[in-house]
Amino acid sequence: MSQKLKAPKVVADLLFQRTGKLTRELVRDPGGFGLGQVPARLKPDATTTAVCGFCSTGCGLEVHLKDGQAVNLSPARDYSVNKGAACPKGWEALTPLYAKDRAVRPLLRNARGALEEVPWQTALGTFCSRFKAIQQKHGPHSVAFISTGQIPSEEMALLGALAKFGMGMLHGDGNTRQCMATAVVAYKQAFGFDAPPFTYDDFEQSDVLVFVGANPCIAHPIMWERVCKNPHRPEIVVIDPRKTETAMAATQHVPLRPKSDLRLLYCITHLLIERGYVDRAYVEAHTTGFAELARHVASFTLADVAMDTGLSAESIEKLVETIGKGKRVSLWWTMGVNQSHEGVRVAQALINIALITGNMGRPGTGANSITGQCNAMGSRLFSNTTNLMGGHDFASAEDRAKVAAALGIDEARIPRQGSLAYDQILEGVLSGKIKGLWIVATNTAHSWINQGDVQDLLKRLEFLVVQDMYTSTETARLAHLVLPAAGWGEKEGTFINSERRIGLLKKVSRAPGEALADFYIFKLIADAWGCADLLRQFESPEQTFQLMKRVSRGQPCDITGIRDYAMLEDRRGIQWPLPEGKDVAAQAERRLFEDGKFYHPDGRARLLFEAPRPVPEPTDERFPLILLSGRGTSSQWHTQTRTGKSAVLKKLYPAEAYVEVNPEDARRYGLSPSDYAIVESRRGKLRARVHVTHVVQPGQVFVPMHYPEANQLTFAAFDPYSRQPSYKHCAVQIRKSDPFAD
Ligand SMILES: Nc1nc2c(c(=O)[nH]1)N[C@H]1C(S)=C(S)[C@@H](COP(=O)(O)OP(=O)(O)OC[C@H]3O[C@@H](n4cnc5c(=O)[nH]c(N)nc54)[C@H](O)[C@@H]3O)O[C@H]1N2
Ligand SMILES: Nc1nc2c(c(=O)[nH]1)N[C@H]1C(S)=C(S)[C@@H](COP(=O)(O)OP(=O)(O)OC[C@H]3O[C@@H](n4cnc5c(=O)[nH]c(N)nc54)[C@H](O)[C@@H]3O)O[C@H]1N2
Ligand code: SF4
Ligand SMILES: [Mo]
Repeated sequence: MSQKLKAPKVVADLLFQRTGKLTRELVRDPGGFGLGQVPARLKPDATTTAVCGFCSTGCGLEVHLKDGQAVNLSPARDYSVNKGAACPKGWEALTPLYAKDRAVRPLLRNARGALEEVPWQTALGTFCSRFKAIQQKHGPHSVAFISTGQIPSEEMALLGALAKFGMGMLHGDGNTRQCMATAVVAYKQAFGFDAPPFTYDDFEQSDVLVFVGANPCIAHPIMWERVCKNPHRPEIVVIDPRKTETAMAATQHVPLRPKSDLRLLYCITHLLIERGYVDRAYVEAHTTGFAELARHVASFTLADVAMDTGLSAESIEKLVETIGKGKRVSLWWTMGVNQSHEGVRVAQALINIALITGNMGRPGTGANSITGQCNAMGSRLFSNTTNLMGGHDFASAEDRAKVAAALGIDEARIPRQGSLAYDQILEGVLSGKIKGLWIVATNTAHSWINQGDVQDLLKRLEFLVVQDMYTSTETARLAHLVLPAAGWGEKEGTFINSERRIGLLKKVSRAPGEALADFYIFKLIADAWGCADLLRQFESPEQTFQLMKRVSRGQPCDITGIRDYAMLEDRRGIQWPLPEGKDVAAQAERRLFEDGKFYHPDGRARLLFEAPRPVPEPTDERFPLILLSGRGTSSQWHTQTRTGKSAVLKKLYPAEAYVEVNPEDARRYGLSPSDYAIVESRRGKLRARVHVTHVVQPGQVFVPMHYPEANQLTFAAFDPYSRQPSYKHCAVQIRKSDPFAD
């Protein structure tokens, strides 16, 4: 306890030595820095609203403070997103902050190979000297970063600017690649900008909702609550190989063969055209490529596609009639689409259906990608990884000049090309081009596809820095240097949710020991590296928000009309866009494309398509089953570094890895409920409890991604356009575990 109380002073002294100005502010206003007892903006015994830091629903949580420290929380009733509801993770959001394995001081690997506590000063010095030495020897691009969709946009913007403009890195990507890259590319190509068009009100306004590869009952439970509030007795269709909780609650479940979506959607498009369900006026006025699309889909006949998808012709026809006759049809997709070897074209097939039936820009319509992490959308717009900050293009001289002017930096500092994608950065490690890696707020060694390779790769690095809340993550354990980060609730900033709503998070708890908000870790690194002056405008999170506004000016994501954090607070979050001068007081919920104008120069949306491709790893005699993976329960979050710390949440999910097996397969392979089974692919194997269930079809098994074993099996295939990994398809075999041999 005494050490805990002393620690902020130690860090304050360090900051004082390094950055005079920063420190004076720190001493005056400890709240903003992930340090200190009383959050500066808040009254010590108040209730304040902060946006949840788990999923992209972006629920408002009312945090109750005593003496400036959060003691409890409850869902906000006046927040339009969740209207008084929260899922178990939201209710338990404060608990992971108190875990025993929090990183409280920097850790450096010593000569004996063990991680050892070091002062911040040593950590910063080592960070710079090691990365600079690598850059000097192997070139500036031999150091790269991998970041996240789970830190505030302000922190992403600062990291992107520091790494690319300050430290001379060319390559930096994020875990958003694992998650949203497909939707980004699909929207960009179709609409001219990465712009999910919907607002959550659409869940309540549709008369037909089609969910494709999405399980919102588990993954976005509060969005699902909005569906439950729909008063129009909607038809709810779930297209998913598994009979998920969402499929069980739906009115139609379409259990297609995994990765046969593209064929199914082309057949549906074909039949919609053939049966006269096309909104010709909308197609004429607002799209290009209809004739070509119609020609392309003509060969996807009902009989063929019923065979290819394993569905009955009647169920496909029923779906066509449901979509065709619907007045307000919305199509929603998540990872069953994005994580595929041809995800971009599948997403675009959904966009095509919405466009040709005129289901766009009206209440209850849209081709709507649901995001995953709390700030996946922020990383798409502001992380400076794939795009130049603000949805700009690194390759465009005009864009570079604009961003440089907005940030007050020399244009020459901005690279002229985008980054390698996540998988290409890891390839770079393998080929020896990348020697230094800085991983921020993502757990690569658990979540990346085909884990065996990843762990081997990370061990090859000359210097691996991991910046995380915890020391025990699979990735932190491989690091040469661990930088201790404050987490959600211990810092300020903004997140952007699935419906483009920018919400505020608050510092409501004191970070332990010497852990610092990522924002201030980046500031200290900038200073130690010698580029603090370049980034002087990124003074605080709120100042950085002002820079983000400036960068966004004139873009589809223009947010110049949001005055400041106080306005975000008053309006309970604001959706982008909000250009200066436009008042949206009357519209709490806004959707895009109401005027039918898209972001391509001709104002039209493009109908895009391509021939389906075979799955990268088909099943065969030795590996006869398809392995699916995804979210297991609403109480588990990804690699479990946070949700694994809550006794309440732990009661709500199975402690051991489990595998869902259809009764037919259970019989075939001699498996009984609760047996242990070995699931094996060409790359690895895992031991899991058998859960015999009709949720999965014969020939398929499902493993939740939350257990570290899952990605030992997956096959590293990618969509060629988005480079998103295809986590949800590989060939495996299953057998009963032999207690002596396994
Ligand atoms: N509780 C909880 N909630 C979360 C998360 C979490 O870890 N835990 N993570 C968040 C994040 S980052 C994300 S990205 C989202 C993910 O949210 P979802 O995408 O809804 O969740 P998943 O379970 O990964 O995948 C959804 C479904 O895709 C199906 N699927 C697999 N292959 C195919 C296929 O070929 N075609 C079709 N049509 N479907 C297929 C699976 O059977 C699965 O039911 O959840 C977010 N919310
Ligand atoms: N097999 C399989 N694999 C998958 C998927 C799948 O469906 N199947 N889904 C993929 C998807 S969609 C996603 S999004 C990824 C998620 O994969 P990851 O991003 O690797 O998963 P998380 O557990 O969320 O990791 C976040 C890390 O950041 C840390 N952290 C949390 N908050 C902060 C903070 O404020 N600052 C810092 N510095 N650190 C923080 C956490 O402790 C944790 O270590 O997994 C992917 N992997
Ligand atoms: S639904 Fe998502 S945002 Fe809402 S409380 Fe649960 S985890 Fe948080
Ligand atoms: Mo995700």
